[in-house]
Amino acid sequence: MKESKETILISLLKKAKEGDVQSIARAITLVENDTETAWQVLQNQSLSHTPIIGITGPPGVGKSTLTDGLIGEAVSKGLSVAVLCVDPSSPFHFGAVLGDRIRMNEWFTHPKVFIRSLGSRGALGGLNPNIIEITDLLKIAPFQLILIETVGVGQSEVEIAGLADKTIIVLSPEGGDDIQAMKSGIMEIADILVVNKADRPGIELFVKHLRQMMAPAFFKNKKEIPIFQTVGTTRSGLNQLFDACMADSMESTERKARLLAEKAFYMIRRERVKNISSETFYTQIFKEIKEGHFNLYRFIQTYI
Ligand SMILES: Nc1nc2c(ncn2[C@@H]2O[C@H](COP(=O)(O)OP(=O)(O)O)[C@@H](O)[C@H]2O)c(=O)[nH]1
Ligand SMILES: [Mg+2]
Repeated sequence: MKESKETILISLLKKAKEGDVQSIARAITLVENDTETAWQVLQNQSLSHTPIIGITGPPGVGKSTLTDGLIGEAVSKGLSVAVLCVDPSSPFHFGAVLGDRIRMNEWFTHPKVFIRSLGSRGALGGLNPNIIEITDLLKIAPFQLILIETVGVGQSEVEIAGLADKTIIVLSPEGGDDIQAMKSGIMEIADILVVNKADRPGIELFVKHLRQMMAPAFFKNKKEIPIFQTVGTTRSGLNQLFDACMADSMESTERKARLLAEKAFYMIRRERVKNISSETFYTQIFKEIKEGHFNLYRFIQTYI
């Protein structure tokens, strides 16, 4: 049983390597539900160095619009792009961005574009629990750019930072209150800051405020975090943003090891807790208390 699933995945990946999009899609579906097979097969695969760009930020700031624009930039330069979208409310799920069905349908059938939306399954931070493995599948296929859009609520910003080579945090002048709340997250994970909706009133003040707020910790790895202003709907500023995404990030071995350590920790933790939850504990503990023999230390022994 197990063996045949591995064989299936191996042969899907072989076709994926040659660019067969349907095989990529099927491989993702398989891996979404089967960590064990993924781990077995990925042990023997070599992964490309396709740049992964994470795009995150609060709902409604224009992440999908910018993602759409970045796809356009890539395609116009002849690059092939894979897009993962982990936002249950994203218009990508309806096969259209912003009601512009024609353009989005074009992406869905475009030979150089692969778009996949993933359910979040309520995992920590809203990312799909197997997103690391799924992203690595995309690295086996011959894409030249991988974009991952996630809605930035709480933890997911931190997680996507470990997943992407560069993380773009998108803000808009309409969400003035968000930036205070996101401040520490922004400084920790942003490689690039985008203030979208630059056509909206208050843009100058917002950017000024953002610069001031970031000032004391404006440097990440001794590098200034650039701020781009964009208008997603007209694609203004997209060209420069795309170039910044594709620029070599000169990743140090130190940072690489740090990120891989985070991934390893996440994956192992996920495996260890996969069949348990505080809810299952609760049920068991409630029963034992009623029976009058509960002891916390005996209880945890059965799980370690
Ligand atoms: N005025 C203005 N509206 C924009 C801009 N970019 C996106 N929008 C609109 O903002 C809304 C949310 O965009 P969307 O890309 O779905 O945001 P997401 O939730 O962050 O993915 C849509 O109605 C877009 O048309 C922009 O630069 N200016
Ligand atoms: Mg979206």
